[in-house]
Amino acid sequence: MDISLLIEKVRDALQRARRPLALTGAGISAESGVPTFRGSDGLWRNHRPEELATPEAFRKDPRLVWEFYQWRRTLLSEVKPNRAHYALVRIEEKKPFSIITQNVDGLHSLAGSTDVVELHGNIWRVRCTDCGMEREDRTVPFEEIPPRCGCGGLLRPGVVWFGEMLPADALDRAYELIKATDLMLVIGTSGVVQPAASFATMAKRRGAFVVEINPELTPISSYMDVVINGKAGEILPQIV
Ligand code: BV8
Ligand code: ZN
Repeated sequence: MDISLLIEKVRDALQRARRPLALTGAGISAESGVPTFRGSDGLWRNHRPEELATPEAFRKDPRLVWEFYQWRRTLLSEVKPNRAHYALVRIEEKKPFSIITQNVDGLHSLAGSTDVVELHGNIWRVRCTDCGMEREDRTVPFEEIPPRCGCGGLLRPGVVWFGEMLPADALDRAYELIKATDLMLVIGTSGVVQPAASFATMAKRRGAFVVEINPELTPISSYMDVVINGKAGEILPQIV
């Protein structure tokens, strides 16, 4: 079916939906100029994120891991939300709408979305590995890395690394939203990272209408009711 008919179908489903929900990944921020994880632009100094976004990497070389995050924070401090983020804000102006995001860039909130579940934390938060103090810190760049807490302990980025549990409150809220939704938009995720990658099939099993928006096919595409192979910044404004 051609894309305009698919968009029409999803627009109608969104109009009828009582409790729409979006699950977003790095792809929704791609048109803001933020490199995705697994795209060709996903490498930093020939390291893959999976090698650096881990507690082991941080224990071994906190300075290298912080150089990676300092590079991302510096890049993110100059980017703006794009038309895809703003399209999602327009949905919540019409009816109750929540976003479960895997992204740590904070762009949904910056665009004006008010109900955002940050599954993997937020790159603008830091946490002390000694006293557990956690706060927002937008310093770019840090004087010295790794940055230290007032107590002298090492600060770490307030994100969830591979092999780490997701914040319990975020996960609980995500499951609650998945149970309640009748329409889930899955936008810009490669459907690789667990547990987020299972959320679309969970919603589908509970009877929700599930839509994927992604230029590429993914391991979850075959479970979807509708797959629109296009860029979020081009497709979402046509749906909303
Ligand atoms: C957990 C924060 C329980 C950090 C991230 C083996 C060993 C160890 C662990 C595992 C293992 N096998 C499985 C696991 C579990 C692991 C996992 O899933 N690994 C994967 C790699 C196989 N998961 C975990 O460890 C999670 N914790 O399971 O806890 C547990 C505890 C202990 C032991 C076992 C289990 C924690 C996962 C969280 C990791 N943290 N981020 C940081 O950002 O620095 S994940 C990281 O990947 C980002 O959050 C990112 O959002 C996320 C997912 O990637 P995507 O968002 O999908 O981005 P990606 O680049 O992959 O894809 C972009 C998509 O966009 C593409 O499809 C592209 O086509 C599309 N696109 C491009 N342009 C556009 C577009 N779409 C629309 N418009 C466009 N313009
Ligand atoms: Zn401390």
